[in-house]
Amino acid sequence: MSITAYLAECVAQVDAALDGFLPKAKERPASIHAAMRYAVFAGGKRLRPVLCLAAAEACGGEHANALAPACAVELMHTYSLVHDDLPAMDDDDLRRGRPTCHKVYGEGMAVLCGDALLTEAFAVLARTQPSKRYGTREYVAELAATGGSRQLIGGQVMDLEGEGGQLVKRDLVRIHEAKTAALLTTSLRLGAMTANATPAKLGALTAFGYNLGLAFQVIDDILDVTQSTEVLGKTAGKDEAAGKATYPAIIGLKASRGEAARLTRAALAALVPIGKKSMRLEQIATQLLRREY
Ligand code: GRG
Repeated sequence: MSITAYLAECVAQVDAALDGFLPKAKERPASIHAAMRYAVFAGGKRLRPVLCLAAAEACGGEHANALAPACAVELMHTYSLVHDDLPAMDDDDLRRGRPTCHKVYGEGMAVLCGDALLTEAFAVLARTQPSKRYGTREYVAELAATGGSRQLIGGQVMDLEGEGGQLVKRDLVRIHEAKTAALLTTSLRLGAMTANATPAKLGALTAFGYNLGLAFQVIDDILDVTQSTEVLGKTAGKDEAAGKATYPAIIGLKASRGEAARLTRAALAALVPIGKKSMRLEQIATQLLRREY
């Protein structure tokens, strides 16, 4: 199967599972459920759940067992986008090519929508079948650590506090580790845990996720200055306008491209101990380096 067909199949599996897990749009109170579905089914790339499924496969597991954590990471990711777009944060009108959640449902409802998606992430995660080495406790601890104030939220804090200031590359790497690489890594680790991965394989996937996450964010920074709003589905050039530290702003566009390629090579090298079953992860990393939105 080509990588394009593989990705489409994974996305279809994840979308069907998300549809089953989320309250129906008409369930009362219907406004919040409609808002949650609006945010979740907005045409995102589903990168994190795909990584979760592909990591399970890389460790000899089945997609079916990894679907609950795959949906959980997408729900956490979507909550972070809904809250990030709020006027009190990044103040954005456009996300995934459509008006942001608060533009359609109002600010109060968007706050609650993010809260509900985050809560639902853990409810869905708790449905994951334990494997021999890992149970619900390990799954929940993994996602909670990534969503908390040391990673995702901490990254957002550093980002907010850094706006307009003089950040150096080291600060930027720390923000990207927390905002982007942590959830990508956890997506991979949760998938691998459903497949009862050995500590050595988990370690390899952690190194893969770290480098892939940083590469993904460098590419995101590059696309923010080189692509149009139409192609990106979100407001282009926002980082620069907000005086945010980005890779192109700190090291220039050419060096940023070199950095993305270097990080992708490091990610691919980390997969070597996993062997042939990591083929899909390898293909995803290679494709992300070439992505245009
Ligand atoms: C807790 C409010 C809050 C924020 C946490 C994750 C985050 C910090 C903010 C979201 C905005 C942002 C720029 C995050 C960096 C990671 C990133 C590039 C997200 C976009 O991910 P894609 O491209 O999005 O996978 P789609 O729409 O395809 O799912």
